[in-house]
Amino acid sequence: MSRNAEVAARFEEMADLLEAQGVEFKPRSYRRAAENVRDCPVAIEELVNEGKDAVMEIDGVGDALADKIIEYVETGDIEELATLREQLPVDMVALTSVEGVGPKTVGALYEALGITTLDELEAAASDGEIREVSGFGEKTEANILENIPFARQAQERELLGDARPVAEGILDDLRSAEPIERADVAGSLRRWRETIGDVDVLAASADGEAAVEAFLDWNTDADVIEAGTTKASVRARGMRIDFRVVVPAEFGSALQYFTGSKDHNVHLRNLAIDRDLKMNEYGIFDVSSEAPETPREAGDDQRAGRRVGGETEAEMYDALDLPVIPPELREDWGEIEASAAGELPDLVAEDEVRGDLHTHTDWSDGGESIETMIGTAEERGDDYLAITDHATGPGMVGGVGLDDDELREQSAAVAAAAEDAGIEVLHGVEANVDADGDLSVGDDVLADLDIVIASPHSGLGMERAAATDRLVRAVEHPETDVLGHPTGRLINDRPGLTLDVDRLAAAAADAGTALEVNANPHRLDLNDEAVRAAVEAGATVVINTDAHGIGELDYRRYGVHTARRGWAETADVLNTRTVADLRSWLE
Ligand code: DGT
Ligand code: CA
Ligand code: CA
Ligand code: ZN
Repeated sequence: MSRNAEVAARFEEMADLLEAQGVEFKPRSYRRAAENVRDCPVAIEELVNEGKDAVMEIDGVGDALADKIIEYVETGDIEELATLREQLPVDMVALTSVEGVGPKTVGALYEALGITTLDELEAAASDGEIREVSGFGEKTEANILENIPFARQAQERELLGDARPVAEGILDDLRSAEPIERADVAGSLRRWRETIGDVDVLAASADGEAAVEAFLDWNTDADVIEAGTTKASVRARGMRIDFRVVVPAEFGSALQYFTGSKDHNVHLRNLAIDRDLKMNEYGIFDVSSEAPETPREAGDDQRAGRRVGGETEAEMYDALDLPVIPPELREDWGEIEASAAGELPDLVAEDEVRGDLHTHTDWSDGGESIETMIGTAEERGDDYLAITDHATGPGMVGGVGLDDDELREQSAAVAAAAEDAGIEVLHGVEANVDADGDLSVGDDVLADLDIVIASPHSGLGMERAAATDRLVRAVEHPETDVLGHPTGRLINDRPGLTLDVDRLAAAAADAGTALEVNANPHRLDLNDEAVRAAVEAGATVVINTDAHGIGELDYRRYGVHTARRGWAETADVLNTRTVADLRSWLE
């Protein structure tokens, strides 16, 4: 977490604690300040260095809040927060992560039952104690019980989109550090799983101790959990980071081993055993009776046998007559059988995506103008861009969405901007799918647009069959080109619709509607498994960022790697096509 995010999280906790105690107004100003501090492009510690006036430049940060920010940066604590925590000693962050449990509920349950943790909440709900509290009923109690597992999991795993940048920062530092020859991420992060338990970083060096030093130098504020001569673990930015150093000759085998997944490795190891080979993090060894023993250090039976490889990952897979299996596929979901049969998919690659087909501007809730979005896409080297602001309808609050007249007006504005653009610009809309599966925009307007995205933004608690019916109807709408973020989930935050993905994918394939892999790291929707189902059903997928500003256009890679985890080939992905092919697909 950056300092900005740390301050924001503390202000949000203060807002919750105040709200739980029934304080009015103040919570709102804390939340507003939290949001602005989080979004502030300048590091908060820099503003503090410049002085209080600089801190107060942030919208919503007045005299009192500026003092608290300075206090936090200088001492690492906010005294008032400590006092509030004493008054209401609950794990506010964990408890409010349960869907349907807000600060007021936490306050009421603490008063009535003394509940302070998720475990206590779960126990009280299973014992039927919550329904007895005034204002709560059996239904609320059942809801709480049902949502606790999701909340518990969310507490334990970080978003890919939060962990990746941290790991890449570490790699940059390590790779330029003298004692380190090679460095890479391993574990779930290298497999691009949507959430990450801990960050695994691996380095090759002849001098383990110096390499560990280099790692510990990366962030001198990190809490060191353990540090030795070949590994170290720290806690920083809200995550655990495991670092290991191996000698260069064993880098490939260690990378293979620590990339996992465990299931993939177990399966590979069994293949190895069938061939009288032994594979582990130290290498791959011929252990047949004919193989001469390689000289080795006493007592080191992990390296017993004739060493066949281990400096590179390719040597490990080579020894099993397999091509290197892309990390995203290493889940034992059939990738080993496929590679043995020479049938690994030709996975879509980051640089094959030619343009974004789902973006927002300041015409709805985006932060930038049409021109800026186009200019940025052009600078990035894309061939095309679709502007698809929100339409009014279910799920759009505060006048965010465009009505039919405004959409027509926007068409003219986009056409004007497109004239000066060096890339192809499409005008579309993100229409809302209502509870019945109908769209919130007039058919005549839809018919005139280049591309129509239909997305669910409300009614996400529907049960599976009805939710699937609803989305099937939306993909079968003659004007729908793309079903946007199909489940509406927010990872670690909101489960979204449960769907019969096979049925939805079959309908999408029949109707010629693309299913979106929304690349926003909070969404990744479709997820990996659903992409696999979509691709198997013959549906087309499209990888979009849903960017609401220029920075979010960088989310593309998370969508690409999620699609790769779902075995999507280049040809399965709509926006790998050329302008001409895209246009003819949309017709
Ligand atoms: P995570 O951190 O929960 O998101 O998932 P991973 O896959 O990063 O798991 P982690 O960090 O516990 O371990 C990293 C890799 O190391 C894992 O994917 C495979 C390998 N590994 C760790 N422990 C074992 C083990 O006991 N057996 C085997 N075969 N592999 C292991
Ligand atoms: Ca890990
Ligand atoms: Ca680990
Ligand atoms: Zn959108």
